[in-house]
Amino acid sequence: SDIRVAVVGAGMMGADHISRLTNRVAGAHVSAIVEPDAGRADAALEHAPGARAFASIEEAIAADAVDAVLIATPGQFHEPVILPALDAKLPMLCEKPLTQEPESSRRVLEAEQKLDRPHIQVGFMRRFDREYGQLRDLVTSKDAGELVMLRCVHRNPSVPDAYHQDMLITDSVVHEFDVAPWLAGSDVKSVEVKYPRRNSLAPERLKEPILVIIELENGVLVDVEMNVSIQFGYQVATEAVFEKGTARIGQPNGLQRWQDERIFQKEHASFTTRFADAYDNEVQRWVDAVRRGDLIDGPNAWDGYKVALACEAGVTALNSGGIVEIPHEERPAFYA
Ligand code: ISE
Repeated sequence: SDIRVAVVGAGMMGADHISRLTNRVAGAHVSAIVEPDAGRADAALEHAPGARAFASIEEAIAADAVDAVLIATPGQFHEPVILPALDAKLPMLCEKPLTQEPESSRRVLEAEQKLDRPHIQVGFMRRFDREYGQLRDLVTSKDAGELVMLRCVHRNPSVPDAYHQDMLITDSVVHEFDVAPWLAGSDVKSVEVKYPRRNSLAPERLKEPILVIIELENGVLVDVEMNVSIQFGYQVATEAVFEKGTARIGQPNGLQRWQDERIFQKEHASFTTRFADAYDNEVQRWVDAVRRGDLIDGPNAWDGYKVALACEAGVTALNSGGIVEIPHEERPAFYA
């Protein structure tokens, strides 16, 4: 039967996941919405027939209304939801990041390892994007030889008022810290940040764009142009350089139109549309895994911890310059 999902946080991502679970994902429905803002909670309830609102995850669990949890609050509020959900042995899909610091991620790892197996999937949705999957298959097949470099662009038209300088790393490059190691099959070894000329259209509090150079343990170099005031639209694209060729993903697609001596093609405005299929696929596969009893089918809390380490190094590199190294850590068998 359908699993009953508690969605924690009904902001932009929470609302997006609520409509996904209600309208597009099979085998699950939203039974509980945990959201402190009453206006947001009411708006969300309209899109989740039969769901009830709760003030905390503890209350939703106590009401016996939950089989699984989808956490969509901002990152600093993840740990206080994850720990009680682990206590109740509930599987969960936690939006990125797992937590914002390696220390809190370590607390989560410790609590999770008291259970029989991983219960936490981290919401790095790019792994569920079709083209990212094809690129990973190309890397593992070695059809084009070994992977040598990944050249990434990550562009947002603008960012909300609450977005501050460190979030270039912790909220945005966080995705490359997950997906580049996943594509290349190797952990992050070091991070460096360079500042080009500042975009005068960026909000005054931000100094960007930035160029992030990530070295992986296997020698693959990753460069990321991180740009959050590019105005024209939302764009995430990668060129992979192999020994015998190159490959590109994330190119504009769809209808091309010629008129009035111009060529038009639609570009995305937001990650909610750019990655809509990836999110659908991610949540469907998570629900299927929960129903099968596998509990997760995607990046786990160890992956989330490694990303937290990379973000910590990235923030140091952002603010102090230089190449910041991350010591190697073996993946525990629990997270194999
Ligand atoms: C946002 O939080 C995301 O996760 C998006 O994928 C990313 O492109 C954006 O820069 C972040 O602010």
